[in-house]
Amino acid sequence: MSATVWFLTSNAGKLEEAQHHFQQLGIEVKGLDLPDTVVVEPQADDLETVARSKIAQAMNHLPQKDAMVMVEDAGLFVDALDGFPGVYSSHAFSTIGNHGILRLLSHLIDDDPVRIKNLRSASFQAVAALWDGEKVLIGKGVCKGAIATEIQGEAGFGFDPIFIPSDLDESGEPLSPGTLGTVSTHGQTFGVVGPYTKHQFSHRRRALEDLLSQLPLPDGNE
Ligand code: ITT
Repeated sequence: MSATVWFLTSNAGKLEEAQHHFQQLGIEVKGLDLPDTVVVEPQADDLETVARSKIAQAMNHLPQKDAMVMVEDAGLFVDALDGFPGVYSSHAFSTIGNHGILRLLSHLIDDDPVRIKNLRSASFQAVAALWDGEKVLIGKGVCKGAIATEIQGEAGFGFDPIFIPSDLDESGEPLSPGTLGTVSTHGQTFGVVGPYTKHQFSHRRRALEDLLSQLPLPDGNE
């Protein structure tokens, strides 16, 4: 099996996180940035439909004949906004941005630290699709948390500066708001704690792990 995965993405932050994750497994991830006119993102209600459409299109543009190609679609789903921006995250980020999401939630405030996290609960979700040369594999990951009341930090990308992940228990499962876990950002956003801490919580890592659990490992990693 080839140990290179071509990641079709226009987002440098996503590429970096995927490279970091696969590197630990001896798999090289290279960016594949095809023009929007070559691979078109469909309008769909769910991330998996988008990811399946993009991988089907990407398979017609393999950089090498036996290449493995991956796409990954992610979004921020805010419970109080019925899941918005969700599949529209890219557009929402480039139009209303983090300030716009904060404005939409500005009425949801409370002095109680647990109640406010429940009011502003949200999740990052990711669906990764990989063509392994024979078939399409799908991996999914979720990261639960809440939207901060203000922008915090400059690390990461996209909605990272407004997203506070829920603490995790010792097996990596998210805990309910207000419960202190063994892994915690102590109420800080991904924009403050940075990519290495984000990795422990990340929807992207979980989606990639789900994918990798379906792949035979390259030589030396059995
Ligand atoms: P692709 O070319 O890979 O599609 P994209 O930037 O459009 O790149 P997505 O559709 O997967 O990526 O994600 C939509 C937006 O959601 C993205 O532009 C970010 O603003 C945001 N987003 C996705 N994953 C994120 C993460 O881990 N942290 C913060 N924001 C994220």
